[in-house]
Amino acid sequence: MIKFENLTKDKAKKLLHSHLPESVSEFLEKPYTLSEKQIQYYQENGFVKLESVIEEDKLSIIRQVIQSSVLLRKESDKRTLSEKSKYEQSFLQCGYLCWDFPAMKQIVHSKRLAGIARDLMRVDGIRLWHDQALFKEPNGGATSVHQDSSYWPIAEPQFTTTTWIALNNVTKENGCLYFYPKSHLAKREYVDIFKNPHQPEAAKKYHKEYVPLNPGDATFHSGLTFHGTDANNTNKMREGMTIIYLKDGSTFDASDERNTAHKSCSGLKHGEIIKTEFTPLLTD
Ligand SMILES: O=C(O)CCC(=O)C(=O)O
Repeated sequence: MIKFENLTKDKAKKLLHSHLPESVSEFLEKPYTLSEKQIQYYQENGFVKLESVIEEDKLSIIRQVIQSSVLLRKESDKRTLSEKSKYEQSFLQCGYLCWDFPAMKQIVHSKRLAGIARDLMRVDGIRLWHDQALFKEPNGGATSVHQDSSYWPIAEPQFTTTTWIALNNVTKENGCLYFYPKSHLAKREYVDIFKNPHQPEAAKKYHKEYVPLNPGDATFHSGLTFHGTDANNTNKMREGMTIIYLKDGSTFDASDERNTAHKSCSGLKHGEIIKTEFTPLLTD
């Protein structure tokens, strides 16, 4: 059973259904200024690390709201780690949180975060693809190497990006992300991380770079970049929040049946612009 310090189920419900404090909502709308060097780094390597995307004095409430959503989603799951599938052992995965909880909507729909995605990809407008909290349990397993976009029915994978925000200290020991720099330019290769992962051939010629994060730091990685994590070899939860973005105007690709059931594109036909109730425009 999962537990977080100073968090009861009642408190979690209350937090998730309240507005964030004014100073935090204002902060989430405030632009984060990227240097040309950071944008260039993202373009060349397929990922970038950014410091203090969430500033220290805003993080504790944001972290508690995200913990609350994980608590409510997972409280009825009484299984121990060893009773879970190998995929489930790699993280507690809680998605589409912004549609269930008003406070999560304020975080996930943040213009500050979406603006970073827009500037890194050098596009005009950004839509939400989906959100997921990814909490690696104490002694939780590794996340197999993969490219995110191979699970998404999006015809323009080069214009997708994920932000992975550290809510606590994220290190090599507890399962920080590693990336294969420049592998966004490699061939695409589907890895079945859910049931039968393999080490992708396409990533083999690239070297691995671990990216530890302090609380409030974040990475952004392209949907084409190969990445993974090691296991959580500590007795504390590794807490990460992800938000996935796509370029406004991206289109639905129904050619791979494994991906078409994705909730974000329900009702679309092959080739149509992705513009659904779950993919709002997040930038002005
Ligand atoms: O958090 C993890 O362990 C893996 C995250 C990941 O693969 C992703 O955000 O794309």
